[in-house]
Amino acid sequence: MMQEAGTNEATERQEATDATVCPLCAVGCHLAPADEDDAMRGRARGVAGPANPNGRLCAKGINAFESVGDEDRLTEPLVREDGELVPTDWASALDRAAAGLRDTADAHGPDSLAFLGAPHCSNEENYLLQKLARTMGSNTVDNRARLCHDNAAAALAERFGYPASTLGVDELAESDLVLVVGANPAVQQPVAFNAFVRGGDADVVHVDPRANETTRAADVHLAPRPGTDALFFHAVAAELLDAGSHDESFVAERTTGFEAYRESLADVDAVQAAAATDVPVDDVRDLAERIAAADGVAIIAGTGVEADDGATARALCDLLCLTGSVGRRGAGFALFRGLNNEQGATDVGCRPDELPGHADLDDPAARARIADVWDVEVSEEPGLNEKEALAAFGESIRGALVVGENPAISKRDADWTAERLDALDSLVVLDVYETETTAHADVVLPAAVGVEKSGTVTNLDRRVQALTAVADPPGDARPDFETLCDLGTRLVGDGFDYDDPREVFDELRAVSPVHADVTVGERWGDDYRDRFATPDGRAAFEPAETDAEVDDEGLALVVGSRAGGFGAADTTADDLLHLNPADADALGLVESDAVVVRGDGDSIETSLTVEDGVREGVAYLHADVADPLVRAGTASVEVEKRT
Ligand SMILES: Nc1nc2c(c(=O)[nH]1)N[C@H]1C(S)=C(S)[C@@H](COP(=O)(O)OP(=O)(O)OC[C@H]3O[C@@H](n4cnc5c(=O)[nH]c(N)nc54)[C@H](O)[C@@H]3O)O[C@H]1N2
Ligand SMILES: Nc1nc2c(c(=O)[nH]1)N[C@H]1C(S)=C(S)[C@@H](COP(=O)(O)OP(=O)(O)OC[C@H]3O[C@@H](n4cnc5c(=O)[nH]c(N)nc54)[C@H](O)[C@@H]3O)O[C@H]1N2
Ligand code: SF4
Ligand SMILES: [Mo]
Repeated sequence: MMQEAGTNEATERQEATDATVCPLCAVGCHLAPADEDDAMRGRARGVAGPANPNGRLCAKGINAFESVGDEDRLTEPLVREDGELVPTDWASALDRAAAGLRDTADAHGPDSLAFLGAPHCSNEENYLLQKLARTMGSNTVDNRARLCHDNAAAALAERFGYPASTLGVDELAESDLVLVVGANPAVQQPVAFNAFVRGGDADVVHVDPRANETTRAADVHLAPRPGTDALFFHAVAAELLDAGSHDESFVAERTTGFEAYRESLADVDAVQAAAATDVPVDDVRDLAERIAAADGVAIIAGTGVEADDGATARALCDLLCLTGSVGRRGAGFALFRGLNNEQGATDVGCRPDELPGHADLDDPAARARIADVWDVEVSEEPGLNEKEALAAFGESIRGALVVGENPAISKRDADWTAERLDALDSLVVLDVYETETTAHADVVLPAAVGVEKSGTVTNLDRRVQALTAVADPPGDARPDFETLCDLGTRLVGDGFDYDDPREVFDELRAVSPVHADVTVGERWGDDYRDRFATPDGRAAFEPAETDAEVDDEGLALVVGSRAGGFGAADTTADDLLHLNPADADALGLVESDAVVVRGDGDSIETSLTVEDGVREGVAYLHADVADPLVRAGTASVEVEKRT
């Protein structure tokens, strides 16, 4: 196998030591069982790889084998008989699963089926899931983890061509200036942050309404008023333009729409923007000066840029274009995704609006490739996304195949979700544990975890890495790959007869141009060195959206510590309401007071902690605690003492 220079050594080490890729987050560190004689109980040891060149792992990764040999694992297929889930053999369970889904499709049409998954699963498993969905006639195939970064991903696709990071994480070590926006990579993607940002020479600027562990590693912390991030970055851009500090040749050669963009910034004045964003004007100018002095800008963005329909993400893309920061090493947009194969799942087509390789459903070339390889004419009608699909359970969606997701994990809305799941005519769930979702299933099929399977995953910087099975699944549990092949064969016949994930990867290459030339160990796509993957090869500026909507009523609700349920281990998080001392004073509240936090149509109860790092006017809550408020669409809250 040909290897790109630089990944060669790491990949060899992986092969030599029987290591695999950590299944617990999107960074993609390499690891192996700590005690090679006892893979079943051993903890993980780090093995040097592209994302963890020092061989380090985080606390979560060290426990990557925790679920191997865990006695709570699902070990046998279960089917519902007289209301109870009872064990059975694989052939009977697969027959039942296929019959349920087929009957639903026959009765209500193929687009009454939803296929949900699978950011914890391999590229090959995800490819099979969307192939099954589309071959049966449904484009409703999606995963909720993708929606964590939907707006930023959409902005990247629109500007540069693909919904993905534009640079490799390792390049952050070469960056001059790293702008971390709405993210806490020091906790959420720790190994990458420590190896390449903390360990690098870059100036680090953290933009977040609450100081967190990442702030401690930063040179500057800026906290624009929630809802004004886009305006803030536009004001910085206006300063750069005024000073003539933009990259004129990049703008001329690689972009379009510059004049309209420049005009849209004509009214943006640092003093006025400083007032609206509540950032001192000197800080706006200081950031512009740091950017002007730096040799390119690298942005790390997390879930905190998602709140405003992508306006912040688009403003950040403008800033990158203005400074000529895409298409060269150490600069660009690093989309710090969450779950291990969240990027790969979307790349191979597990989304309702795209065929494998991020091709539009009506793209004639992509359709021709699919027709050629699958012998199927895929519907051009986009399916429902994960949120829409769940809301339609029992109505337009009557059956679901859920692979490695747990849609029922909400707190307050547990009843609503339970009703939705129960309203389905057929629910088939592939999971490694019994969950709130398997409790509603007609058929539960036991799966192997990441360290028990082979195939590939694609980590947050588009690097496609090989999984090696370094442990055995318990009992009759087996990789989702085998289960999906068997379900596919039962449901659609030909086209699911594979012996090995490598055959699926070869097929993926044939239908997805972004995977066509990639060698395992490399990153897919190019680095936009000469042209962008847009129709005209250029990145389009957009007229700036500078009218920030600020809600002056109450306190702005800000949530963080977002964590997927599987293997979540954010030990820095708590369930308290965090307020700035000034706001606590104004409300007559002190540390540890019992409080009620009221939002639109819902409220939660907790205790208060007073914290300097939270900006004034903000009520900060852990995502789990805030969930009922977030689901009700709350932007601002009232806080009262509970008596
Ligand atoms: N240990 C561990 N690591 C994980 C996970 C896990 O379960 N455990 N889960 C993974 C998953 S699925 C995900 S999605 C990622 C999440 O990774 P991150 O997105 O880094 O997660 P959060 O800690 O939620 O950080 C979001 C930050 O955005 C800020 N924020 C909120 N609103 C705004 C705003 O309007 N503007 C700005 N500028 N900032 C804002 C919040 O204050 C918070 O600091 O983590 C991944 N990493
Ligand atoms: N209240 C609240 N809700 C949240 C969040 C929050 O912080 N608070 N975070 C949000 C975020 S950021 C995300 S990404 C989502 C995550 O939500 P989900 O995507 O549902 O993810 P998890 O709960 O991590 O895992 C889903 C299931 O996958 C199973 N699993 C793990 N590996 C495999 C495998 O290889 N095969 C199979 N078949 N199953 C496997 C696990 O046992 C688990 O039951 O939740 C979102 N929802
Ligand atoms: S940073 Fe992510 S990939 Fe690396 S060890 Fe930790 S959980 Fe695993
Ligand atoms: Mo996530």
